[in-house]
Amino acid sequence: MTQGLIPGSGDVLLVVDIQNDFCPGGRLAVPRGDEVVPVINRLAARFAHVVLTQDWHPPGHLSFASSHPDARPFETIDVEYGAQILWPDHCVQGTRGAAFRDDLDIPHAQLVLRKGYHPTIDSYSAFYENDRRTPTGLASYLRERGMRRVFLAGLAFDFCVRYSAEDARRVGFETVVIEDACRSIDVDGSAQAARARFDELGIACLPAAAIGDPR
Ligand code: VGL
Ligand code: ZN
Repeated sequence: MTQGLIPGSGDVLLVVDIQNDFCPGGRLAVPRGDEVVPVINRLAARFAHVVLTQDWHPPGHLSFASSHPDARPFETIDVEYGAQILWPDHCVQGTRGAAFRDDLDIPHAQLVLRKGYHPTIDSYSAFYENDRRTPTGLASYLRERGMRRVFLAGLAFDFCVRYSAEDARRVGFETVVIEDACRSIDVDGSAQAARARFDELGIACLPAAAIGDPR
């Protein structure tokens, strides 16, 4: 029997976007997104350091199809910083859809990082907005607190988890994605593309069962 990986003092769990709008019944529902909540609750109990991200858009956000005449959700358009997929309106600041799921139970989470609040820049990654230049401050926060390894779980595997993991690796953290604690939107092969990038970049994918309990 292997004990697997035991989270230590330099390890942080980044819990990505466990919000009503990304779960069944929400405005941008990730298929079976709700299933990850109990998995993440159990996983988070094994980490001393947990950060939650919250997608947090103003009304009329650039990433909303409704903000562009004649555009439809899931279409890609060109914006100043490159290609942008358009989404149904979701996670509008202060709405029930933007709130965390009621069954998310991580009272010891230390930081809630909101992202996507600039009206004209989307932000999939918890580290950099989609222009790839505007930092959220998370890298410095984690470094200053002595974190060396970032574990990721949440929604969606192929968007916010993917880009957060890529950036975590890029800015120098060891990076591990807990794949059975994630679900995908899967637009045009995006889940497969995420897996291929993780392989290329040396981002590990492990099941939640591989993370041991420190106690
Ligand atoms: C997300 C699309 C738009 C995500 C957020 O959390 O993966 N995806 N906004
Ligand atoms: Zn969003």
